[in-house]
Amino acid sequence: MNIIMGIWDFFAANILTQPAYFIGLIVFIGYLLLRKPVYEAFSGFIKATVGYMILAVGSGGLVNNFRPILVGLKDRFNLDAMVIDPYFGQNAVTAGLQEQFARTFSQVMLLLLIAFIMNLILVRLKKWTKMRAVFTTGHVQMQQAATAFWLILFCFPTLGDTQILLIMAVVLGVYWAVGSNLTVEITQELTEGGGFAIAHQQMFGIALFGKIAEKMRSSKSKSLDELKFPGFLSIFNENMVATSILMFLFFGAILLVLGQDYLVAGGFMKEGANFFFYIMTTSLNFAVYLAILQLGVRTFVTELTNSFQGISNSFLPGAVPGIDCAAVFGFGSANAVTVGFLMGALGQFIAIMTLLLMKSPTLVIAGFVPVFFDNAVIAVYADKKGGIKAALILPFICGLLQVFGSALIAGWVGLAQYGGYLGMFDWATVWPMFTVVMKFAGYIGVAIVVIVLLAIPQLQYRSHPDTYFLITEDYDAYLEKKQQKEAAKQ
Ligand code: ASC
Repeated sequence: MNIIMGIWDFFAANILTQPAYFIGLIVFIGYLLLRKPVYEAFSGFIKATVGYMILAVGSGGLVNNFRPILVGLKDRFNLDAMVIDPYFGQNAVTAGLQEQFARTFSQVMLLLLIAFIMNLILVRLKKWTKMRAVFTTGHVQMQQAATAFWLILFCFPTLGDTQILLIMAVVLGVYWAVGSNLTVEITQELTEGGGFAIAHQQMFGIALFGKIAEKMRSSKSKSLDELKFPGFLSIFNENMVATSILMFLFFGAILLVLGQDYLVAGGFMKEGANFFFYIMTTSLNFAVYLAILQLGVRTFVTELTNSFQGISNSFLPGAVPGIDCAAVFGFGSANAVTVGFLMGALGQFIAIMTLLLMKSPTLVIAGFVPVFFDNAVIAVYADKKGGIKAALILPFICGLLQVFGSALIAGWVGLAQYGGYLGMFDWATVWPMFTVVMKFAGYIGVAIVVIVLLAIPQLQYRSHPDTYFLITEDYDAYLEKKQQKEAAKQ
């Protein structure tokens, strides 16, 4: 048993929680199953792993450069506020667990093992479960496990570690499988059969806003890509230029508010450096990291799409891998990413002002990860499904919900006092609902949450049984069938 756990710990620490290697391994095995020569499988492994690492350099660069600027607002004005951001959320849980509950959570790896096996079984039994996606983003699962541990402990404070682990494994495991399954159709359509789903922190958000965007579509709807500015504004037609100018205005304003003295004292800016050029370099870096991120996506997605056929043909028919949400930045309208971020930020800032004016006991500071990744991703889908109006309005609404939802739940469960909450869309909306149900209905509440979750793929299936599995099994056949259906309607 010890040997098996040892092997598992090794696998979990080095591969399962390191998406680049996990995706690389999937690609390697996939190609072998397709009976490709080992050297080709190896080359696929390298391209997938390096591609994913490039994506991580892009997203890490964005996070590391722009998170301190937003968080700086809290220090500059001495606000006693919590930051909504997955990393701050994880730190808050670690800091508070001992003090509040006299516990530590050391069983994350075991939890991931149970959830991973459960996910595979649920997908293998898709005939009954109707689930099609396997969660592969381990770093996100670890952040979610920390927050879920706190929420479940808040509902069941006297339960022992093993019982809590079991409840977590079931609720989180089903949430991961159902959530990523919810993103299958809309992602296949966005990527034209890219062969992946999203396994991240806004999966219910993608499905919900995707549906709303579809309703907002009219015959006159245009996507952001179709928008062509005339005259001097035409420089905005080019994504890199548009991103740079808009980020210069956005971060320039925040950096001016923070002030040169604060930035020098905080070690952001070198003493004696020119303030204008500091602002310009910082802002242009946004476009740099975004370009890197998109290069990463382009590098690994084709490998993943091709090789996963091997896995789905052999063990998991009709399955797709669920991957990082940033993968969609390589698809749809390029400017949707920037527009979503800015509209989401506007929503978050208005919500934060409202909390201040209402003298809310819990104040919130916008964290970069939710404000950028959630809202940019939602805008990409919203633009594709509903056009410009949807891409403007829906991330704005998402921004409001992220702040209000996080303030309510983190204030209630006592996480706010430790300085952070996860803050991503699902964790500001869906998980607070789960928490209310489990807090007030106890074990029956857990059963309700699980049954409702399990019912979701069933309802999805019932709404279009003829194309439900086809969309992952054979995208071209799916398109043909869809066209036939549309022709028959007219
Ligand atoms: C998260 C998180 C990150 C980013 C990244 C986006 O939730 O923890 O590091 O989003 O996964 O690419």
